[in-house]
Amino acid sequence: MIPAPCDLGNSTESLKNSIINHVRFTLGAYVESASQNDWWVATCLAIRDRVMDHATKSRTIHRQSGVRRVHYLSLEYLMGRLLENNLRNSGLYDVTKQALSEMGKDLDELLESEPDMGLGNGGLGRLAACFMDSLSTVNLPAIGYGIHYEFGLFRQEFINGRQVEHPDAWMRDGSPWKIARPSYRQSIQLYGRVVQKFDDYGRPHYEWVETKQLLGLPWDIPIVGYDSHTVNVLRLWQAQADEDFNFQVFNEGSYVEALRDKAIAETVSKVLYPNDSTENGKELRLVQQYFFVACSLADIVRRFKVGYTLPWSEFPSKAAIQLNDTHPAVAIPELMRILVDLEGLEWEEAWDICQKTFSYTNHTLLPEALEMWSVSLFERVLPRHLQIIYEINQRFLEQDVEGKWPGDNEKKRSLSLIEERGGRYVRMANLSVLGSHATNGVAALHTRLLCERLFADFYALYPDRFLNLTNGITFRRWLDVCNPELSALITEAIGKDWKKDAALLRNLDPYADDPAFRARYAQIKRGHKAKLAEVIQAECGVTVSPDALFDVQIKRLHEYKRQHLNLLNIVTMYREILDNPDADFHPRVFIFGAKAAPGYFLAKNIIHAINAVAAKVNNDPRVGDKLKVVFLPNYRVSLAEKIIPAADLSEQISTAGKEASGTGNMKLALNGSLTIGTLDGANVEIEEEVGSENIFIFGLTVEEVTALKAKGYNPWDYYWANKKLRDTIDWISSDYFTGNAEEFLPLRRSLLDHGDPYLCLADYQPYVDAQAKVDAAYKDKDHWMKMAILNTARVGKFSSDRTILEYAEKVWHLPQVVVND
Ligand code: GPU
Repeated sequence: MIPAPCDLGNSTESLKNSIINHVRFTLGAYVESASQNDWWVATCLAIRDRVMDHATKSRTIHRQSGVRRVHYLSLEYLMGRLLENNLRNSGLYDVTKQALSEMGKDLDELLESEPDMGLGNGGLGRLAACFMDSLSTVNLPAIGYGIHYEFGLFRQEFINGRQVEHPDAWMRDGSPWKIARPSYRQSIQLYGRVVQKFDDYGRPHYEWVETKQLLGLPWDIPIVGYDSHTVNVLRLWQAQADEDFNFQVFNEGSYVEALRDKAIAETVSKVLYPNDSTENGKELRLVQQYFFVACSLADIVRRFKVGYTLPWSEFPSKAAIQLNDTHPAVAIPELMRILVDLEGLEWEEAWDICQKTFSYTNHTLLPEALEMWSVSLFERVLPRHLQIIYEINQRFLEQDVEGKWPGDNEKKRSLSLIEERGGRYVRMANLSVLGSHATNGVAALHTRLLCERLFADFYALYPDRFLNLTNGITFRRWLDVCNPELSALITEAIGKDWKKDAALLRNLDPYADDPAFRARYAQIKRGHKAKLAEVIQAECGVTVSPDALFDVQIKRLHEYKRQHLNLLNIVTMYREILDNPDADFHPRVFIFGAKAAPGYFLAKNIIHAINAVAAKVNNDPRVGDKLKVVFLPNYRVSLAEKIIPAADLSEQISTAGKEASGTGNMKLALNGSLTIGTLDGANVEIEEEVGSENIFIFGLTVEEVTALKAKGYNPWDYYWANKKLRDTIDWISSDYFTGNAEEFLPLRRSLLDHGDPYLCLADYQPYVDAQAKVDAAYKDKDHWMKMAILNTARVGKFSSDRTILEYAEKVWHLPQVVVND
């Protein structure tokens, strides 16, 4: 007889028992001598035990109710740490803290010991992580698919101010959050060639033969929503060699050679490519993309077949598949291959199913980020998929394009899935728009530019396919977890329902005028600044005052994000302090966090320049406390959680038209940091929400950027016209900062000789002026706090719950399915 499952219980006593049992029976340690890591693992497992039942239950309910599920395909998930998030979301935080404390353990110390799960580069990967949180919270049936990278984004160190990369072995000791699912292992093919065969009726079909096999082992990570019993999973694929991979070689006695091939197979999920918003073109990257897409589609198809005996035409009513940028776009020809080659469907029916199933999110307009695979590489790795792409393309050009613009070869060239100029390439963005029923941008401005520029011809052809879905962030991690003090203050004022319905934050609006509330809000901010000052002391050896204005720019290092514009202003301020020691500056600490792609030379030069300026400024007795510059090494999710609650000013200064949305801007505003920014990405919508009197907007607009470039932008004009700017640039490229005048020549050249592609010089003076306004505003502390509170109160729109519900309604047509306890 199978006994009824026991209830683990959520009392302090039952938590204590669970943790101790894991220390003893799972880890084989004595409670008296267990290590810190043992306690952390045991605590995670005790929580995981309580979560898994809900995961199984959610899966069962989703299957039994036969509802449509969304499958989120993303090459990146920037999850950060999981324990605190899972504790807060599941409501087990207090009881676990108490249980540990009764056993002489400090929960905060355990939380600090968790390595970040850094399986992403930046905004795109973190967005996927926020979406997973929201999907569970709002009770949507969902599965996230990705790659189980052995090494996440590199660990960054500075040596003499220069970035040095180290491998990130986040799961060297395993991870208590992931569970292997060997029974759902998949086998996929690569390389090989295609042969045409004929059936008994003389009809042709295609077989993909002489391929290499690769196995995918799925690892599941439960995703705990806030105050909901829906626990979805994130399923990450690990590449393995086929067991009898090289049986032949084994028999010939070449044991070592056979194992080398096994090692090669395993490289597929070894490491995350560290490029953000640039494509890479490497064969291994294409193999990674296909590997995880093929495993995921096989998994989705398996579920469709076991769950139902439905015709294929019903597939889209059970499965929605979201493509997180074009990285998983090979899913489109893969589903066609499954339907046509393996399942024997007619092309037209298969294509209809594809378009109904897929939807695509575009995350950038930058030309260098638009994925294009060389036809010859694609053909070698995925020969059948290339044929399918050709077939899709031919039908599209001959029917849709010819139908709309008869005889217009220019239109055909621009819309084709194949770029023919300067070599032949597969255009993954065009494939994604064509193979799906919806294409969305991630902020209103971005979507408008997609329709007007990047996809103008597609938009003319299929206007109904395009829509905007402005990004969001999870307010649990980005307020409740990282700023529990502010979260508690808000709850005290307006009740706790804002955690599930962020629009309710507006009820905070009147508190901006309440002196007592302002004082407490200010006190919380000051507390976080004091804590961050300790982190800065420990990491950078620089003493900063919590009374200074904390001016923060945290994001990937990229020219378009213009960390170097920030640097120009810093150096200008430095000069001003030296020229005018009595100038009335409010003391400021400039705080940077950013990783540069290891191959991005100029980005690394900018990091070095910031560090070199920091070293001078921080040690210049003439400057004293007025100005400090710190670059915190190894920026990552867990560090962001410490910086964001402590920020006063949020730098969102990209060249207008370049930042698709930005999401750090939302996190900082939510935590009461005022934005200094351009009218780019979601900044535009942040201004709409918080009001133009509570944000510092400056610089060229998209239209002005376009006009300036059309007229012929010459940075030298600005250089010669503005002495302050000239002095600043000349100073940076002198020997003053490092003793070597050549050191920052690459930066100088990019700003002057290479045409300043991101218009730093054009926006320099407006930026310096806006910074002066910030300085003046900060001097009225009380009014500043009012503006900060209004930022917190008015950014409810940017909850990822809102974003996800919009996807569910407008793109996926998903029902919310409540899972009871
Ligand atoms: N983004 Br494409 C990335 O982080 N990586 C990428 O490879 C591409 C886009 C970002 C955008 O730059 C940012 O503006 C946006 O907020 C974020 O994706 C999420 O949509």
